[in-house]
Amino acid sequence: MIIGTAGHIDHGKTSLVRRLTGVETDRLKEEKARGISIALGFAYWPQVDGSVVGFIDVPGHEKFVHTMLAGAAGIDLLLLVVAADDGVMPQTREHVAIARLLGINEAVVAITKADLVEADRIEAVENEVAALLASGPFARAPMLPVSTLTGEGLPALADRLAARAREAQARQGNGAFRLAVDRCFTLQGAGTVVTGTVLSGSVTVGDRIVVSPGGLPARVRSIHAQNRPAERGVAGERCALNLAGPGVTKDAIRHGEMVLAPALHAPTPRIDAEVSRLPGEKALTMWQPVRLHHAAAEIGARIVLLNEGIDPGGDGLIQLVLDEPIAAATLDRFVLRDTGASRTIGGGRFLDLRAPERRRRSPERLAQLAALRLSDPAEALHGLLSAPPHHADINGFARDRALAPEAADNLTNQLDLVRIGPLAMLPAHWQALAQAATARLDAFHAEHPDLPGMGLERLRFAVAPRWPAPLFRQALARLTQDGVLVPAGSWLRRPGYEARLSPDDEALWERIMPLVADDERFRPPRVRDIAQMLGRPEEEIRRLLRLSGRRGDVHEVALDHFFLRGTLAEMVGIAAELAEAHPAGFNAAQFRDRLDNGRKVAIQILEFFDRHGVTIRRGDLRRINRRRLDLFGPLPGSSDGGETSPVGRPDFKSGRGRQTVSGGFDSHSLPPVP
Ligand SMILES: Nc1nc2c(ncn2[C@@H]2O[C@H](COP(=O)(O)OP(=O)(O)OP(=O)(O)O)[C@@H](O)[C@H]2O)c(=O)[nH]1
Ligand SMILES: [Mg+2]
Repeated sequence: MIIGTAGHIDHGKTSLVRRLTGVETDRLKEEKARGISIALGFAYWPQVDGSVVGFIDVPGHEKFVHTMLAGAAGIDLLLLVVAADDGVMPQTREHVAIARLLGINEAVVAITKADLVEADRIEAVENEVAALLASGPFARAPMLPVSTLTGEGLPALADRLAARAREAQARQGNGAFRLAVDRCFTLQGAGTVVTGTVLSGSVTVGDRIVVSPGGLPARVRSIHAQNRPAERGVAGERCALNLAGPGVTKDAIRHGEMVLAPALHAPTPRIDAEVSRLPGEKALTMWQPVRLHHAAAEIGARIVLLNEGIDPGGDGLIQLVLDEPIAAATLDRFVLRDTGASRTIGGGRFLDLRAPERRRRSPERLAQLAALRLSDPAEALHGLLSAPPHHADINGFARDRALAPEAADNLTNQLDLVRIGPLAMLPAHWQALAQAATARLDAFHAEHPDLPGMGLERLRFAVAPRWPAPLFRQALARLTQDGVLVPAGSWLRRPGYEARLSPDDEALWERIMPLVADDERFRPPRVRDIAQMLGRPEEEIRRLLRLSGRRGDVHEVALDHFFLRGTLAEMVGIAAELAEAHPAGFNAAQFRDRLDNGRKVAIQILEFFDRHGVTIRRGDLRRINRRRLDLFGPLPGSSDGGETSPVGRPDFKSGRGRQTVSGGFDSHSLPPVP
């Protein structure tokens, strides 16, 4: 349990902590000289049951509110200190406002310097404080008059705080480990030490951690928890971690950074948040510069308003665009101050650490943010997946909430999610996608009975245009597994479907085949020649060859000039042989000599290969791209591959070389058609 002081300058915070714990927290020379606190003070108070209560003593000076903020970020209980002679003062108000914004929900009020005033003055101050706390989480806070000079009221206050510490439930220790660094120093004989409050999870000696956002990896060599040597530190404790590792020095770690379980390290420069504005503060404006305080960090940021203006004291949605990325978690609290660091403007909770730069105010986005507000992870994820686009990166979701490593799997079971790669979907939406895909395929088969199936990209555009292609392929793999569709070469089809040429086309194809195969395969006749040879209209020959092209049987290498697919594979093999024999590159004449088909046709074939990335041309010479050797099927004589070969097809433009694809020869990526 950690108790944090708050209150106006000189009201007796440090004196009170000293009397309760015996620890003098004003240690700096300057603090002693000026009689004020400047840095955070830490003191520990052992209890009879063996537990230890931690105190964070904050400065009250208006210039050090940022220090107060860093200290207040991890506390469980606010010890509000109000001097009986002064009463409620500006930083009394500001500290209370900040504590509310930080989500602290419990307070005890000490009316200090009771020795300086009469009883009726104490009553008046108590009324003032009651009015200040009236609405909000501290409305029922007990108030105790004390004097550090005479000792009056101190036992009662100590009893009250100790009782609270006993009741305090251990904070959630089941998330992933996060500690907000408020100090970093070198300890003689130990090395680099960071201190801070454990915000979630736990850390054990020997653990690997990452200091974020910097990204410095380190190992935990030893731990002090609540000022005592420990094997383990857990949420709600102040810990000192002795860190070891290459490059781990006090200068490599900045105050305000986070020590994280390595999986959590994912700094973000853009965060969507809900915010409330303090009463009396001016309206937030578009692109207004502010100081963002989060845990022990302070950073410059700009505000993007996500809804129409935010009433004073009211809530709203904003996007924070940060000067630099920070390490944060969804639902973390933050406070905004003005750039002059003289006023606290408001504060709130982070909702989405992966905020989009565009369409950030769309109804879809607002629905997502409404879901992300929910504190129960399962409810939030369910809400998120119920909003378009109905899928989300579940590992990112769990990471950004600093959930334990097994959380993604637990949520999957709990919500019966369908996982496609990193994405999760609710079962109903997965069913809808599967149904849309099958319906589209059925329709395609009905429209094109002579085509073997539909290309992957075409199907994706029809049913899930917002899915990235690699993920859609994973979804198709799942649908294949479920027996809903079948990848057939480069196509997708429904199980049981078989493409048929019409009997007339079948007969015509039987007559065309011999003309373009065998001895003539490297110099097949063009459409017009075939038409003459067979005595049929050119259009009919062209239509059937294009149809065969869509079936993947032939390719249109040049206008009206079709080659069998197997012939193309054979010619790729010849080009590869030439490339092997001529390491500096082969020329068109050498290729023509092997095919014996004339310079013009040889060049057209090579240019076709260039377009498909099979060959790489420089000047008159060409090299072969070995990654695309089997673009048109296995090379003759090679044993692997065949119909099931995971072959990248000409339309497959991932640019990542060959990958297993379950379809994709789409009309829009056919060789150029005039
Ligand atoms: N008479 C009297 N004086 C007190 C009492 N508590 C504190 N003081 C005096 O008030 C002055 C300020 O006390 P601090 O404890 O330093 O006050 P603080 O709130 O920590 O001040 P900052 O940290 O600078 O905001 C000191 O001179 C104390 O001796 C008290 O109960 N009675
Ligand atoms: Mg002080």
